[in-house]
Amino acid sequence: MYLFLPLAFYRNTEISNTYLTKSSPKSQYHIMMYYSNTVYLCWHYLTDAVREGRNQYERAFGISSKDLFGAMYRSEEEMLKFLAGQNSIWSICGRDVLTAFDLSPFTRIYDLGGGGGALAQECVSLYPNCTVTIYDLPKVVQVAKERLVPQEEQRIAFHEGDFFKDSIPEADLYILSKILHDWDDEKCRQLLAEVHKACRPGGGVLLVESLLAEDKSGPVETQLYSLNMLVQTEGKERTAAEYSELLRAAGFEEVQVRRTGKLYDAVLGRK
Ligand code: ASE
Repeated sequence: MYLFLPLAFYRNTEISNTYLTKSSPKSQYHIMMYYSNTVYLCWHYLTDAVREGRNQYERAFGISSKDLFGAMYRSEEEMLKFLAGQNSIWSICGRDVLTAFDLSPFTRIYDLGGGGGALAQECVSLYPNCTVTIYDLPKVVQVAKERLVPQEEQRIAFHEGDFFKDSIPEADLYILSKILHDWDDEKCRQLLAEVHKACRPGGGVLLVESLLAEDKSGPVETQLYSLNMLVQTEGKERTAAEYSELLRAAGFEEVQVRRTGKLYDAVLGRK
């Protein structure tokens, strides 16, 4: 009899029904799984990460991290877990970051490192006149095409490439969502300079990132994300002034910042 009692005492709360069940439209299941099965293993070596100032793939997984996304995508399964995880956040704040600025003047949009495509999907649904091209590594594009982006979505296209090595096509707007936080200042400058070269005059770049306060005293979520970038990537979270400076150095002279009040914010640089 007592075996059945727990069924009477435990049930999902409204919040867990919304965010933790797999089938909910706002499900955060995939990112939670990624945190518990991958991210948390790197956090075991937080002390080493702080001492050395670098990520902990070698200790956590016994693999080299010379090629960051080679390490992050060490198996197809890891790649899928990461892409599905990254997709899940846009059901909560995709609309906020894409409406922080009126993006309707931009029709040809490239989502550089667009991954699983959830932000691209949100973008085409918010802006009926745009097309969004997801530019990402070939193996990411293949999975996104086959398993993550609905085939009938006519306004999403794909481009296979490595934005550090291959050319970036001309467009009106480049979205870099959670890209710069993966890299050090030098790599960010290099990437933004290439984006600036490719960008149509009058076009722009939209950075979607979690912004630190100018004195870096908060928000605590963003500080934790920054530690996560330390244990897992080559980057960190930055302040609005730091992103503005990176954009200006690349030639984007007019820079505007919009905080959404949610986890991710938007910074627009115009050429
Ligand atoms: C990245 C984003 C993430 C690289 C590694 C990551 C996330 C977890 N690990 O670009 C999702 C966002 N979470 C954080 C901590 O930024």
